[in-house]
Amino acid sequence: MVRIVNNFHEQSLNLRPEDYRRKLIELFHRYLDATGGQLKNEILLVINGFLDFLQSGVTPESANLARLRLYAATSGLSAEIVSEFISFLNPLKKQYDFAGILKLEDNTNIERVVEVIRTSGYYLFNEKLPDEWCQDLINFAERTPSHHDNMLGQKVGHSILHTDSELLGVVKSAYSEQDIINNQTIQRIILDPSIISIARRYLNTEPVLSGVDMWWSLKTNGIPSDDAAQTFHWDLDTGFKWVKFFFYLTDVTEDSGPHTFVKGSHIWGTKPQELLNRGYARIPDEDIYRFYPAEDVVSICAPVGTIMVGDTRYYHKGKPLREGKRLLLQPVFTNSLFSNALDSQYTSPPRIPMEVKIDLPGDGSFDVSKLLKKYTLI
Ligand SMILES: O=C(O)CCC(=O)C(=O)O
Ligand SMILES: [Fe+2]
Repeated sequence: MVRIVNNFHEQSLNLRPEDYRRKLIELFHRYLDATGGQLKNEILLVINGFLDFLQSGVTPESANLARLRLYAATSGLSAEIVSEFISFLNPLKKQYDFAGILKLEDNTNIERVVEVIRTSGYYLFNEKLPDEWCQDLINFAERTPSHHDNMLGQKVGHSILHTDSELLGVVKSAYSEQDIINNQTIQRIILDPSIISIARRYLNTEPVLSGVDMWWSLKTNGIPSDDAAQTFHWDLDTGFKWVKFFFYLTDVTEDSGPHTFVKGSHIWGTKPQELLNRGYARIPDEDIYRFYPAEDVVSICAPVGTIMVGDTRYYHKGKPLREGKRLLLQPVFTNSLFSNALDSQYTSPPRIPMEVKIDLPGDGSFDVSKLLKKYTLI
């Protein structure tokens, strides 16, 4: 059994103090250079907040907000600098084998995938989720109550989703993390060596699962819901760098809510300053098309079972639906549990401690304690 708790200690720091200090000073100077000596307070808030977090597992809210201001001021370079520091604190350890649902087979394949994510922000895998796994997840979705939200993001019910839910104004319906993480098929996906291999190589540190979401998006006549992330935005999730895996559990067409994003816009320095100056705001389509060529805006229309991975620092949205319903499973791997994901109101949702039962599959050949450290074995 595993319990999710507010216990977010990073690995114990077993570096030599002088190495640690040298790296921190280097970090500070790189920040100062990147911001032209401005934003010293923000830099100190982030560095001190990160050190506090390493000690106590708690992120001060001031550091969380400073992280956003620094990100905007450096067009994302700040996240790269801290990520490098995290890789230094917590470098990759032994190699996993790659066997798993993505059938990556060897090092060359994995390097190729990681390189494509680095340059384009995403990778669309040829391999699909096995049919029985898809069916299991659909069965789970059909028998588990989910939380219904309307267009205004208000909670309007918790029940098994019915076919006429659209008529009642439901636009999004999400499963609780506790229910999701208890599902054995989802546990197999999260612990799949090929999935973990991509996350660890892309993040260049041993990854941590920061959460798993699964939700339905319902049709709205094509009108976007902010609550369902249907307007362009970039994510400011837990940590400094993360990857989200997208598992389509329904067929997704142009009209049934494809994940849509701007290729390459995850790379630091590429977001238009005019858009960054708006803070953590949702961006209307016209503004995206004003700054980016239409051919860089990609929509993933693909059948049930499709697997994609994205660095959601890129501008993205779920396209609002005109027909059907979209069911998505989305595990997120991060390089640190520092901070909470921000929503568009600049607030961090509270962490909800909860108990879950997890039946770890596999032969125990890899150590899941870091990956699952958000959860505590009970
Ligand atoms: O629904 C989608 O395709 C995008 C959702 C989103 O914004 C996210 O996963 O961060
Ligand atoms: Fe998002």
